[in-house]
Amino acid sequence: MELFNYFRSSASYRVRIGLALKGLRFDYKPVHLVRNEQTAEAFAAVSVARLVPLLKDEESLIHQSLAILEYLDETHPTPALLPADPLGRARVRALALDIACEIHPLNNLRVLRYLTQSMGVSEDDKDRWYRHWVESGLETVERQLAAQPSTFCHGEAPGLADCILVPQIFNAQRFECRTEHVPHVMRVFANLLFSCADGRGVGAAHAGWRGLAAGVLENTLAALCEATSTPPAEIHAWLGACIGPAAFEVGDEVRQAFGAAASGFFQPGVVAGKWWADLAGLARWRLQQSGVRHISGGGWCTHSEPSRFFSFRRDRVTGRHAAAVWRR
Ligand SMILES: N[C@@H](CCC(=O)N[C@@H](CS)C(=O)NCC(=O)O)C(=O)O
Repeated sequence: MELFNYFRSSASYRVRIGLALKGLRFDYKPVHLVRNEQTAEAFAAVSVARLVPLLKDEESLIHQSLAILEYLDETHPTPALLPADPLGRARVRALALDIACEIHPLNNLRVLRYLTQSMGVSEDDKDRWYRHWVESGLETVERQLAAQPSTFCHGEAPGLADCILVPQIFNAQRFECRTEHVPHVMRVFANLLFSCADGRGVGAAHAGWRGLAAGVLENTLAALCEATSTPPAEIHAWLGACIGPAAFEVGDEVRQAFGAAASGFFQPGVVAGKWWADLAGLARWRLQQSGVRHISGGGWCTHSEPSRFFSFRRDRVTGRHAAAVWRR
């Protein structure tokens, strides 16, 4: 199977989740929406809608994410995306459509472009429009999840509605929509996130303050997200050992390299013009700024834990540290 899709397209992401739940392999055919590849000749030749996702199964082409998901469910029934009973199926489809028909079409790329480019709506008003439909649309989903609470949208296994919910919440977070008013939605989302962190790829980055300021983490994150079609909010980051904030004395050039917004990570040193820098805090902050939500580690100080780590600054003797990340 081939899936024509774009990593940031939520309709594509629905199908990728469905394929992952069913353990189906597919060839990833990228269609870059921001570069308008959806309207370019190569894609238009196979796509009636000029939209992603588009699934090619042998010689057959299927568009519309919900139609694709139901097709996959019928051709690969286990695990099922829809419940066995008619009422359950109706509830799951209604939840899916409450997002796919009532929220998403109001906010997708061509609608937003029409607002700004054809109707002269400002960027701020466009964002307000976006947030309005997401925040109000999610209330409908919230009422249903509150009335019949379960681990996932419907019952104890993820299904069709969950495939639709996850990308919508990532979009909500990306556009800084309110989500406190939909606690059941966010509870289900958290359960799903945990299940979707499937180890499709790993990345490792090493940097001192210069590399950190120059964007080593952001570049690694971007490469990992692109390679695995994973949004930053779904990435789990762990910070290894580094010199801690009570030991890392730096000059003003370090504080300046991170800019005024990072001034909270620098405390005045004993000597004028020197600062105590919180390197792990800066790394955590830079990852958060890039949309990473799951960050752990960062508590080990190489300088103050001699039984564990060497520290050239402490002992004037060099050594080696290693950290490993792998896929199982
Ligand atoms: N209802 C369609 C929506 C498809 C859709 O709007 N896809 C977006 C990406 S999420 C797209 O291709 N947008 C390109 C554009 O708006 O020009 C589905 O569920 O597949």
